[in-house]
Amino acid sequence: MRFIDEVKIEVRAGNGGSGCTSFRREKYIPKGGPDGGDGGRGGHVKFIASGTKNTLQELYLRKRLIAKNGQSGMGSDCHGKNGEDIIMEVPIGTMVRDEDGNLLADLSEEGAFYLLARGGEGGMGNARFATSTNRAPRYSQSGIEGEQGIRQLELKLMADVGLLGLPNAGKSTLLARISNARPKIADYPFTTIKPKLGQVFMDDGDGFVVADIPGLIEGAHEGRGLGIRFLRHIERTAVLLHLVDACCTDGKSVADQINEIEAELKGYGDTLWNKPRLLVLNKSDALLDDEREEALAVAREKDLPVFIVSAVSGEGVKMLLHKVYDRVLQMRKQATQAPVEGIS
Ligand SMILES: Nc1nc2c(ncn2[C@@H]2O[C@H](COP(=O)(O)OP(=O)(O)OP(=O)(O)O)[C@@H](O)[C@H]2O)c(=O)[nH]1
Ligand SMILES: [Mg+2]
Repeated sequence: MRFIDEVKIEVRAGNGGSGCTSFRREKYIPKGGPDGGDGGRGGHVKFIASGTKNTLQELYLRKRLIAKNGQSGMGSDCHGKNGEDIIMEVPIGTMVRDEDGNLLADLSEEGAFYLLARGGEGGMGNARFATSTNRAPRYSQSGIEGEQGIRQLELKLMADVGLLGLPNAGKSTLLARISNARPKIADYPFTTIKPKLGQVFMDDGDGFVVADIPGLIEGAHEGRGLGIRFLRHIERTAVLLHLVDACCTDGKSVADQINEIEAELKGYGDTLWNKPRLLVLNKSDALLDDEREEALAVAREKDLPVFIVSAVSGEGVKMLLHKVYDRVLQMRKQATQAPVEGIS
């Protein structure tokens, strides 16, 4: 399954069926009253957010969501059938925008619902128009047109914590150690080619979600490597873990590894640059004591909290997780206290 996080689609709800003009015909009753039924409603097009989906691929392939029209009304007071609704499951974190980019909905919770295009109401049949002065109305309404338009969809994964670093820093190894995710791990760059989420369970029975994204390289914001387009998936996190290969396996110093990622974060914009970030020196198992001290000294020159861990042996990981969890809880608390903003 391909990871698709941007799609433009056409949506068209069904038109309402027309009402019917008809008169009762029964034996021995020469002038039956009006009995034309109403037209059915056109089908709606709706989205529902579901944790079982993690890509917009289905929509990418379909491109168009066109719901059925309502049936016309019939004689004998028979109403037309409503057009069938289209209800699409989309990943949690799907954002819907109009053609001009205005945000219409952010489906950030399981089960969140959004009506993209409302089906047109059916027209009323002539039976509805009978009054004491006009017992035989000869008119009925036509149905209303369904809503339609172009919608831009964007997926921004929902995670509490984002992993970030150069290729081979050990992001996926750390994700595999701390969470239920089983990402691919290898000693070549760009092993991870699409974002992956993992759930971390803490002792309190609760926990948090971590997102692993493909490694960044210098010039990523100009499109080098896999570029920075995956950074959007850590935009909604509470805290970033910036992983650094403290062994400098790929020949890059600790300072360079930090500076390169910082330049890309800055290039991406304030949303990520201003986010709380922890520096995590990884691969401590392969370091001699003085190398360890040197790596720590370099990292501490930055005005950020510094941790040293081994994603392979697990050294330091527990402490890191507690610190991260504290941050996540703190941010959640702030979020619930903050004035409610956004779309109802
Ligand atoms: N010695 C040691 N090796 C590690 C550690 N963590 C990761 N590695 C190794 O580093 C290499 C890269 O690990 P990955 O987890 O795939 O790195 P990544 O940051 O996800 O890389 P990309 O997906 O390519 O961006 C693998 O060979 C891992 O076994 C560690 O704590 N100690
Ligand atoms: Mg990886």
